[in-house]
Amino acid sequence: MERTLVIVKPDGVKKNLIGEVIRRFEGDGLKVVGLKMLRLSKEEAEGFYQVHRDKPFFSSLTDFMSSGPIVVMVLQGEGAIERVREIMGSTDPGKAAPGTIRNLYGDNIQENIVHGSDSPESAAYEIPYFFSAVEIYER
Ligand code: 3AN
Repeated sequence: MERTLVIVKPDGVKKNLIGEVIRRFEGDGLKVVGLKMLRLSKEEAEGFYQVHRDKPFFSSLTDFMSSGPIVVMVLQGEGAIERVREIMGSTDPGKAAPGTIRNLYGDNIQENIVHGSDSPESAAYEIPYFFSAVEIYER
């Protein structure tokens, strides 16, 4: 069983898409094993996206990610990382496959509704960034 971290980003929360995002993942058979709403400080957003610190979009991305509340969750299932990425669609909503979350609801490459870990290594950093062991439920 694999676990991955998913975030409904500030634009997804503003657009009332929390339930829609969870529905898409649960509908595919993935299980929510951890869930919370919070607002990141700029520093916390920088820590989360530290792999992108040298990218030109880092400052704008971390401003955006700290601009409002987000919903973070841990999803579990066989091949969860890849399945989540397929359901989300490509980073750029304009290039995301039809019917994917980012294609349907994303505005641009930064404001694209949802985040999902891109590898087991990323998941291993991202899950404990938000969840302690007792906040994840075996089910
Ligand atoms: P993904 O979220 O699809 O794994 P990454 O890891 O390449 O994409 O980028 C992390 C986040 O950074 C994206 N979700 C997006 O919000 C933002 N981002 C990526 N590329 C750009 C870009 N060229 N301009 C602005 N923001 C970007």
